[in-house]
Amino acid sequence: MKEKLENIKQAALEKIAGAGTLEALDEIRVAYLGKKGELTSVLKSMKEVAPEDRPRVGQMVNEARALIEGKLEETRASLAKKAREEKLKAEVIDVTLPAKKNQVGHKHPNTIALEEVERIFVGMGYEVVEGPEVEYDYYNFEALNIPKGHPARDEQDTFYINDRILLRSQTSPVQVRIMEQGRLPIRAIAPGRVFRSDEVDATHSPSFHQIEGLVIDKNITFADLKGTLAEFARELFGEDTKVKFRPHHFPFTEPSAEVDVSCFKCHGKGCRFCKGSGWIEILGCGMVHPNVLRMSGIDPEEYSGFAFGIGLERIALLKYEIDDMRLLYENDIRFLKQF
Ligand code: 2NM
Repeated sequence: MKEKLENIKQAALEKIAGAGTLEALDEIRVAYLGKKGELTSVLKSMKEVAPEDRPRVGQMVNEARALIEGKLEETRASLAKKAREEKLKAEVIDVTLPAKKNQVGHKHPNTIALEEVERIFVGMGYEVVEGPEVEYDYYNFEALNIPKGHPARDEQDTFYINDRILLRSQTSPVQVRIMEQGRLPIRAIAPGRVFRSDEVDATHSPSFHQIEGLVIDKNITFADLKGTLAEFARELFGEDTKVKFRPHHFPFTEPSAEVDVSCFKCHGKGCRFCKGSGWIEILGCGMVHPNVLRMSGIDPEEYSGFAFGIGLERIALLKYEIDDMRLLYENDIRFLKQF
């Protein structure tokens, strides 16, 4: 009996040592320790053993069982460790592989130009104010000294919602709303989308953007307007930029002017860019009309001010030398990425 047990033990340990996989190990466990396993069958044949020998044989079986179980567990742990290491090795990440290109967007030239203009005016102490794109006729026209029957009110130019409400054709209604609030002095720019019933071409779109500026205080003169816009032009187009004020007419300012800057390409000599004149028109401006001040509750005897309007697309086209406005609205990433 003792010899038989010893043979079973030795055979089991040899098989365990030779097991290459967890599955093979499990088969060995069933073959020796399972219900119909070899060691179990020794226990079942205990009745053939002499009663006085049974405790000793029982102890030997238990010792053999413990030894086999211990060896099984030890081998299971080392096989599992090996399997895990092989799995990790197979799944190793090659950090030297080129990464997938991540297509991020790009700031629109309008946005770049707007941020530049905002930076310049915020640097001079202006605040940036926004207002509604759908406006009352009153704020878009009436309060800006544009009476009924004025050409700017023509249905051909303005998109009307009904006879009182329209899509703003300029951002000046935002300035009117600021003036109405009655907090003086005022130093503000109002950037935003405006709408006019124009045909699309290289320089026109029914929806474009303006930045209008407004300064109201005691003793504001045309000299303040000139100095401010000259400084703006120098910051936007370069230190040696000259400005020229040409008399003009706007209903909401008196006197009014259009402003040209010396061509930043040819420095005034005349080139394709400035169409040979040496000057490029960039904005309209003037001293706020007394009627406009009065209608918004500001006493023109006490306060005066200036205002100006800049076409954002025009600045973007000039600054980035884009020759067709339609390119700004296609949002083709190959175009946008160039600025
Ligand atoms: C321009 C040209 C001249 C302007 C006037 C006003 C307001 F509200 F103060 F009357 N805001 N913007 C103005 C003046 C706009 O755009 C070419």
